[in-house]
Amino acid sequence: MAAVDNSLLDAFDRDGFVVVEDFFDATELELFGSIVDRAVKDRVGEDSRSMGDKSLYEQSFQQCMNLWEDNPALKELTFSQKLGEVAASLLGAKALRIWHDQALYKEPGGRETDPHQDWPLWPMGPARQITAWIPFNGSTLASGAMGYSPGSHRLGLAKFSDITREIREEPYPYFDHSEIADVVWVEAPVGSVVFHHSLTVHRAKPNSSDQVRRVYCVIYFEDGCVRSRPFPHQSLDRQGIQEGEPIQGRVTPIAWPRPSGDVPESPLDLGSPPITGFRSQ
Ligand SMILES: O=C(O)CCC(=O)C(=O)O
Repeated sequence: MAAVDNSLLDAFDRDGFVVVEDFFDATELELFGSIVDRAVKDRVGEDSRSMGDKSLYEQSFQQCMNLWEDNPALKELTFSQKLGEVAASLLGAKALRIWHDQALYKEPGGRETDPHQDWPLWPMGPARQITAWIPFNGSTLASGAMGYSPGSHRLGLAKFSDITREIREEPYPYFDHSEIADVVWVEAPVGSVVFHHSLTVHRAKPNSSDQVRRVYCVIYFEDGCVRSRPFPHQSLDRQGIQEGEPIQGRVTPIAWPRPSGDVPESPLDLGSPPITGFRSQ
């Protein structure tokens, strides 16, 4: 399973994030980027609200989840064996399932992404998840680069920072600097993928450029994780998975390893459609 060299494995283990450069070539970025552009337009293109009319969370990015389900051409990316193999190597997992994919398009003028850990937002355990963050144009400090607190995934913190402000009503707890390392801002070169652990504290800069920061994410979890908490999540509730039950099924199929060219059937016929993202009322 040695898809990545030891220095990257060591860096991920130590820091909880790593940049893998030269992962996608220009043809792949053009192809997948144009598919995601169209998919985002289909989902939210008619949302004509001004930035000020959106919730604070929506001001951070246009979020469109589970895009592989209604965009068959995206399965090649979401279930890319090259991507899944690197994610599995970094996490040290024998098999990965998909939690969900998503576009995170930070528009010009989009606000920062607030600091958070992913795992507390996801009702599953143990904390064995990894995100592949794919910026189709790379990322810069001006366009909304990600920032990570190195080593925060090893501190045993699990702060429920409801950046969506939908799951709980009280203000989410900001991380205090005495408990985590200072943020390291990462400008990702074109063609790179940034991987982070679900316990790594991360955030992103506002987009002060005049271009959309076009990012696509694939979020994986280790096969064998179970539903560990009762609060709602579409990846579980659509499949009727109860607390304590293993997370399996057509919404969360095995992402890696799969036989070459084999991609899962879309679960859209399950009746409950995927949600596009979080929208405040
Ligand atoms: O892209 C962003 O602004 C935030 C991404 C993020 O929080 C994540 O991928 O977990």
